[in-house]
Amino acid sequence: MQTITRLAAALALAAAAGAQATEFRSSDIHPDDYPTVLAVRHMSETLSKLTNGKHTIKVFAKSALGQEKDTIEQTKLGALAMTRVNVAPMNNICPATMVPTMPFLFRDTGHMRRVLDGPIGEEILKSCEEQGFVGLAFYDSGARSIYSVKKPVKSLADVKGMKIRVQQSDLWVALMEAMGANATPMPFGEVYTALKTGLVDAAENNYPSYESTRHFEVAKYYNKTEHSMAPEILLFSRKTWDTLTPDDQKAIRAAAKESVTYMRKLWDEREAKSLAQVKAGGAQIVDVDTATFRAAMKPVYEKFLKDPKLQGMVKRVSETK
Ligand code: BDP
Repeated sequence: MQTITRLAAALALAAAAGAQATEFRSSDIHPDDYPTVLAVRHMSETLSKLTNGKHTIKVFAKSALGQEKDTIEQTKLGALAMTRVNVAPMNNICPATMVPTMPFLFRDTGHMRRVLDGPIGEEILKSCEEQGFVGLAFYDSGARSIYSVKKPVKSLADVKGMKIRVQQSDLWVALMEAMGANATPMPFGEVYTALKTGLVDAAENNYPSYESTRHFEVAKYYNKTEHSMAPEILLFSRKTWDTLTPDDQKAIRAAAKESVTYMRKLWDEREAKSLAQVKAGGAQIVDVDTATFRAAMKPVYEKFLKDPKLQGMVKRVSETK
């Protein structure tokens, strides 16, 4: 916080002398009370303080500006300044984002946070620049588990032949196929109907998304596979970024980093709240023999981590205390 205060004083002076005020537009598919949306709104307040009111961010929640693939495209073009998405739809665009997506990579939340806060996290964020995105920060997304409509999943054998919705990423398709499932990639906004009409038998997500989308009403078995902790990523348009002064860029980076701490507090609270809510709504939380899932993931690592640089990153992740 001290650093923020000092930076605020310096940047405010610069801003007073500087150019036009801007309200950057940022998108999110989640509703207004979701931690990712609240965190970017918080970031806007910090940014405003740091720039003496010169810059703010307007968050368009609930997919108002489109699904994640669309908003990534708009951000690349500079039509949108920012977008908060999961790393999954970035997997094909920016390969290093596959690393934190990898199944059973992180030991727990603490491990994931230490890795993403450290040099590996920074390298991944930076690697998106060539593709037209300034990676500002990662946000938590908890552990993702499979939730199913008709029957519980207790071990790998139960997943065989199940039609499971995944995010739009080749890695995600392969991950589900390695489990023996039929992967069906589709945008988040279509999952409720897909579950309800039987287009898919299952989907997978964390507790807050399972709850906020009301997927728990149609898929009542929440099977604790906890197969990936794929985080959220906050992306700024490189095109817009390059028009900003170094002081403005510094302020945006600082405000984004500061919002991570805020987000994590909200996230921890929301996870607990969502779990209670889905249970009250009739969801059954199923214990899973995760060892059977873990054992099936080797081909995914082999196929997607051919690049020695990415292999090295995974090794460093596992060595991170
Ligand atoms: C949620 C992420 C969101 C993804 C969604 C999904 O927060 O960014 O779009 O999962 O599964 O957990 O598509």
